[in-house]
Amino acid sequence: LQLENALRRALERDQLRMHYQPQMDLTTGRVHSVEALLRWHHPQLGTISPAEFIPIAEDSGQILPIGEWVLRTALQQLKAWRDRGFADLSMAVNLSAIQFRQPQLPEMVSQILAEMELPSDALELELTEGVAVDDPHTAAATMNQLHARGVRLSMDDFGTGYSSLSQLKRFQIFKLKIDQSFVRDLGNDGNDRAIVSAIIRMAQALGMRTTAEGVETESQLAFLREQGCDEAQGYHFSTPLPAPELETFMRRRL
Ligand code: G
Ligand code: G
Ligand code: MN
Ligand code: NA
Repeated sequence: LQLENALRRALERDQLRMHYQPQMDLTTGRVHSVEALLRWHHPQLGTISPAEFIPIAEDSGQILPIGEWVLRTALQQLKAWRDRGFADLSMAVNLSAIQFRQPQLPEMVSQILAEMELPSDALELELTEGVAVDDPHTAAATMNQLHARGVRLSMDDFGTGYSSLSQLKRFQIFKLKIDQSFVRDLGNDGNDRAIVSAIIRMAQALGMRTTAEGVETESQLAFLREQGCDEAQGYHFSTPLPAPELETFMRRRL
């Protein structure tokens, strides 16, 4: 409860910050998109991970104002980067299942994009497989609305949840993000190699892009390249960074 009250004040006291992690295009070697990752800098407790405070924000309803702040902040940053020469850059934003269930979500997203004078396809919304479990019909309708507005949908942590392959096709997913648990042991686990290879092949057959998460080594990267994975994200390239540092990273790779 203490953390919940502190979180309530975090937004107004300017304790929330965005970090950004690049998603590398393996064909061009350049940054295809950046993922916005939320950080909470508490004056006494230090930096608190979103894994810790997002569940609290969800239970207390604060995820809605926080989520809107995240979208606005990340898209404002994207606009600034596009204006400074990164014209094709996209922004990936994580959505909580609770945000996803808001009927106003598609309209809110379009409104912020218009506010920032950004095209809809500059935004990738990362959903987890869980969003479709409770109410697949409503989920499909929301995804269709977002897709119709031109927003790109990514399936985050793919392979760890419950999505069926038929759902995947129906949901018009732009990108599958292969969960880092399959990437970690690519070097010595033949099952993980088989799984990752099969996900990439399936995504190709369904016309979806693939991003491997948690890429930390050159040999993981070599395997992913060989399998035709489109993008890679992970400490091998960069940790999540504050905007100025990420900009320096991108300038070196223009
Ligand atoms: O960056 P880090 O590895 O600490 O993120 C931990 C978890 O928090 C990840 O599952 C990530 O998707 C989630 N997360 C990070 N930022 C956001 C955000 O802005 N909104 C939501 N809903 N989840 C986020
Ligand atoms: O659930 P989601 O994929 O949004 O979460 C991304 C999380 O993964 C973030 O917390 C981020 O800090 C973390 N992450 C990003 N790259 C790596 C990596 O190479 N290795 C590990 N262990 N974690 C990573
Ligand atoms: Mn994510
Ligand atoms: Na993920």
